[in-house]
Amino acid sequence: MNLKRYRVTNIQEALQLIKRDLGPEAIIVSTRQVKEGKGTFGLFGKTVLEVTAARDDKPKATLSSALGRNLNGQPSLDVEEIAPSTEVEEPSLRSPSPLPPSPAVAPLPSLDSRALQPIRQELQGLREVVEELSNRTSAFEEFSNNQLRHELGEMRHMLHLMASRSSLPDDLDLPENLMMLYQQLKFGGLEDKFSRRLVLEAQKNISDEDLQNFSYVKIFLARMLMKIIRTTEGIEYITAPQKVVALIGPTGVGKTTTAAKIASDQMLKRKRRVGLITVDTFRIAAVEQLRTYAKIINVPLRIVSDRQEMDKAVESFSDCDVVVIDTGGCSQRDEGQMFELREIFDERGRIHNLLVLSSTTKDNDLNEITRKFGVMPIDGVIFTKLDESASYGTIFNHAIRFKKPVSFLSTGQKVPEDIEMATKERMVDLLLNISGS
Ligand SMILES: Nc1nc2c(ncn2[C@@H]2O[C@H](COP(=O)(O)OP(=O)(O)OP(=O)(O)O)[C@@H](O)[C@H]2O)c(=O)[nH]1
Ligand SMILES: [Mg+2]
Repeated sequence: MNLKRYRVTNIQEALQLIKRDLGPEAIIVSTRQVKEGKGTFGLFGKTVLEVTAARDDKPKATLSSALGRNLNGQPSLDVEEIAPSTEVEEPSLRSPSPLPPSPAVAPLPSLDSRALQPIRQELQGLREVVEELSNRTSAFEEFSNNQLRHELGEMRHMLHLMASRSSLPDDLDLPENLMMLYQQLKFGGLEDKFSRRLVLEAQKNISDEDLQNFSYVKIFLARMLMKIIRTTEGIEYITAPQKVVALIGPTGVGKTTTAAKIASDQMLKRKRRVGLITVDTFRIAAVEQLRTYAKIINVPLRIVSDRQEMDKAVESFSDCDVVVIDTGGCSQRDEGQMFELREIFDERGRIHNLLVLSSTTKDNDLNEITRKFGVMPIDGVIFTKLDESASYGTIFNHAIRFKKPVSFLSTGQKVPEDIEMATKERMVDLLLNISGS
């Protein structure tokens, strides 16, 4: 087996090299995208295609060579003479040709070991042929799969192209790759204004040659986005000996669930002492929800109703490394509720306010919510329900518009596992699907 590996920019280039080096009979064993160079997502390197190809140097086994013995073990009958078509062809998806009719066989004289010998040889011959055929079939299947995968990739590329051409904006004159990425950004929910700014900036800064390389352009855009957005590393950005965070936000976005996830993560993974506080005193069910979580995680819980009580509760947790405060959901349009919340959380200082928003909320609503809650200091944003969202552009629109750093991403209902510290790489991946390309 002669095996060769190539790093190329496209499959056509690989096919030419394989044909040149290994001949037309070579097969593609595998293809994959690899990053040349180092860095997160290979951001500082280039993505190339790695193609492994092989040519089988063993002489071809043929049915004729395997069956070229008669039942007496004599290498007499030339099978080609009987049925030339039985020679093993290059495997195909057709069913194998039927075996040639067996030569007339005399009845076996007796079952002594001498009489069994030719049958054993016959069986061995057949076994070799079957093995050879199945090897060739799996190699062929693999080849076909790779071919199919490649063709599917090409078709997807064409479809993208056709889709982008059918809705090309008249006023944007972009090279093909940038146009496709512009469409992808817009399809992902990134506001048109931001998408345009990004691709035009990229066009100015990428050479004509690099613009031909789709992966390069995509990574370039990813790096630009990573420069724009900010993250807080969860609550690790708080350097005070005691980290006190309050989760504020509209109703039903996942504040209580997220409070429990953060408390649990801090306690179990980071081995910190944690205290929980809730200022959601109006709704018994809401208090019970957090009480249940507190019991499961095994952390103390204090229930408070105003600023004074909250200050006292925080004080009572002076031996805790982390204090997580849950608040009742508050409609941004309810002036009374907003006033009460502001009374407690309007001071920048010891308590860090994290605004909890659902990634499924419409852009315009997120704007209104953020503006209204913005009367209090907002130290970070938590986006929840990523698992229920199909496009993540809204997260970027928010991050670009309000310049608020993102702290956590919540990806499901399960406590404590469905939460992750927001990182720029993960966020950019959500929008541009870099890890999946
Ligand atoms: N799919 C999904 N559901 C979530 C996520 N986070 C929370 N939820 C669910 O959303 C619902 C509301 O969650 P809560 O934590 O009670 O929300 P809240 O903001 O405290 O609600 P209020 O206190 O009523 O304002 C629950 O069913 C949660 O299980 C998430 O990331 N993904
Ligand atoms: Mg709640």
